[in-house]
Amino acid sequence: MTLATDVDSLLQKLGVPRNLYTQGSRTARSPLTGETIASVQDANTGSATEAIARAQAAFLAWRTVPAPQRGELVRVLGNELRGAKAELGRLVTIEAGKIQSEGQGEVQEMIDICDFAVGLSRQLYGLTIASERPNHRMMEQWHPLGPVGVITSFNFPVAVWSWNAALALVCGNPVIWKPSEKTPLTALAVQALFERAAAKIDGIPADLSTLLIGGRDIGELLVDDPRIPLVSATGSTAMGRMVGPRLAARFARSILELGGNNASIVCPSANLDLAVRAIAFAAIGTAGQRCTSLRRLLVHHSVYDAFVGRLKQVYGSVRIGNPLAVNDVLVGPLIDEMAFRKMQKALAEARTSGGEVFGGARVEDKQNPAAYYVTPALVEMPAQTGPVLRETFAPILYVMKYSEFGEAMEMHNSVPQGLSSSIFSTDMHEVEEFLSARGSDCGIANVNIGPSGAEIGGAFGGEKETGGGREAGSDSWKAYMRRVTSTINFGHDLPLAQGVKFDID
Ligand code: UN1
Repeated sequence: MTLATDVDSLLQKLGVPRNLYTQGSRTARSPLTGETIASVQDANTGSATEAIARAQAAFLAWRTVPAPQRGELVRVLGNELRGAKAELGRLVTIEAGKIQSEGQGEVQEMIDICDFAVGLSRQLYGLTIASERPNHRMMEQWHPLGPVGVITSFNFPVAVWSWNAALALVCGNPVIWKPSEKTPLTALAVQALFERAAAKIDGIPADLSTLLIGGRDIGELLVDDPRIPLVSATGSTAMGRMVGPRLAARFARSILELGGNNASIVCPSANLDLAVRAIAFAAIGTAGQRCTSLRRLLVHHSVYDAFVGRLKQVYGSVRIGNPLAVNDVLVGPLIDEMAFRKMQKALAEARTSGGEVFGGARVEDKQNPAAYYVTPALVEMPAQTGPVLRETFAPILYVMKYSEFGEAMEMHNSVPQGLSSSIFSTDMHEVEEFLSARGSDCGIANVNIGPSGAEIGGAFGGEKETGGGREAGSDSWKAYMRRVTSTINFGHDLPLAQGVKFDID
């Protein structure tokens, strides 16, 4: 069976009409082999503008549906995803190149956020607040905001949509989704599953979820349209630099999930067996193409040689290849040739800066010259310079030595990005220092696990050039609603706050 036939049968099972993936001018390809697997139709400016109007109409209906009833839609969506996990997970593997357990795991992450959002639909709590005035009461309510624009990246082609969509929907907002140009098929599949869920419940307004496949112009349209009060955008810092100011210029909200440059610190007291496994998953897993992937490793000099030696063994023996063709593969392909070129450029720069590179070469697949497999690269760096300061979306781990804990902390925070981080230590002073106000400056700071693979229950996102947005769990839902503060006078007098007197006769 060719990959295109495999894709066709998956999309059929997932309920995607065939004309949506056979008749367009945009080709979809699989990084597993580099071959074309389908062709899809782009939205144009006209059709996208009309779609936004329909989403606006859906908002007017959806915002008054009781939140627990909105949660019911998300519950059914979660069940659709449960039923389709095998197929959708396989499609993620084919379109994004993830190994099979990670493809399935991505769908599990969608199911998890749906469950979370269903519970949340009965917990959109506002406070009641003590008033300083007699016979007065203060309270706040959280109301729906409006259609939410969601721009996602290839590396989590469906989970990031679900973090946004599940919350937005229970909060009373439709979603309009522009997926990565590299992963339109998984987006079509998710849209079909959403429509299947919506059709199972009476009275769901049309157009609660809209998919707009297209290029940058479609993203810009979402960013600039005054009917969209919030855009959640995941991608590079360069993309965020365009999107953020444009949203701010029209006073729209943004949730920006941009580049990471995540580090782990390995301390002398660390459990090194555990640390090797954690670091291998974080740095090599997903072929280094998570925004949470481990990119910098700071190792205490007393354990450096032994630890880096063990890591090199792992790097030299890890199984690389097409996860649908070879058993026990841990590293799939890079997304495309451009990713490979950027990786090689970063490695060349690292060498120029005095780095010693272990691994990082292309693993040719003779039958599939347009597929880009690489061995993961471990680079021993004399200092934190050059390419170490930026995010390269590839399996490159820069390893550096430290002597004093303070020095490690200083290096840790001396990059422009601030997404995720971790420490391997059993010394509570170091651990608590790392988690303290003068410790890690990232949105995520872990202990004795790597920086990647977060659960949905926590708020996800980071600081500095990572953009400051928070998605998924905790109280991230508040970004999708507007807060109304009300003061209610149930007396017959009109005392003013702050002791102000304003007596008229
Ligand atoms: C991303 O790479 O854009 O924490 C998201 C993780 C995943 C999400 C990553 N749960 O690695």
